[in-house]
Amino acid sequence: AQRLKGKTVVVTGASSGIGKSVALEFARTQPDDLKLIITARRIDTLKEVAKEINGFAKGVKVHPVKLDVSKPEEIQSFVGQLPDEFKEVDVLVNNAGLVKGVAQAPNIASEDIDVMFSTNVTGLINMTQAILPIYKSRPDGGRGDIINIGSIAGREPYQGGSIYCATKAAVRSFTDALRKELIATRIRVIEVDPGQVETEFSVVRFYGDKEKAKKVYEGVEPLTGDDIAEVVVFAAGRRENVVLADTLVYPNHQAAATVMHRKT
Ligand code: NDP
Ligand code: 8X3
Repeated sequence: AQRLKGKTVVVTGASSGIGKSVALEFARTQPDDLKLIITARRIDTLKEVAKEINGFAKGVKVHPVKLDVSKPEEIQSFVGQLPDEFKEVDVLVNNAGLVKGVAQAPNIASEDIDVMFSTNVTGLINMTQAILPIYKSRPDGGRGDIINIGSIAGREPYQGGSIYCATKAAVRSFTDALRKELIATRIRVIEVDPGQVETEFSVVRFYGDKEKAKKVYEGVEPLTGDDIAEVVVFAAGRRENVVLADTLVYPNHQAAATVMHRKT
């Protein structure tokens, strides 16, 4: 916890699920001295998250920012518009992401393909490129953490998830290459790949159909956003020489993207 003292952390997609949990977990771990920049499209929800954090972590300064990572121009102005006291970012958690539908080729809607790639892939890359110059201005070639939320889906493609899986495989490739590109710096590039986590993920996948979303978790005990948040904050809190490069996290009933034990 002491290692996170005074740090400035950016979390994308902090209005729900894993991202919200990550913001709360950073605040719980370092309640006395931390700066949190929480971003997503739903600014009202972010303001609620900020209020919740301020309720228990008096030393955490929270700055909510409306930011659609699929819009390159919004990312371009994001860093420049940060208040001075939030400008020295130490940790970027690239969490914003989504899945749309379970359609299989050739029936995948082109708008779904576009939104998944522009959010999960281009958005994550653009955020990384926006923050890296801050890191690279520091001694020894640069300092700071980039923590990317991948998925088991990026390691093991499955039917009805071809596009989503392709986006997460792209995250994995980008992350791995970036770690190599930054080898002469002290910048840490970290990937956390969750298995099944119950969040708004499936509600978004089924275009708001909560009944269909609920069925995904029937007979199983998925991870919570907090489970993943603990891993993310643990990674950020390691000694600077320790890089938790690549972590796959399953709930107990899961052993692959499509291997689950379901109680009926
Ligand atoms: P949620 O739907 O609960 O949260 C997704 C978050 O991403 C929301 O805060 C949403 O905020 C934000 N988001 C979506 N699109 C954009 C955008 N264009 N710009 C900015 N923010 C955006 O799902 P999860 O918490 O489950 O998902 C978080 C990450 O975890 C994703 O990358 C997902 O792929 C990954 N993941 C999830 C797993 C799961 O089983 N749930 C498993 C493995 C990985 P808003 O709508 O306000 O913009
Ligand atoms: C979410 C995990 O396998 O349900 O990234 O797509 S999966």
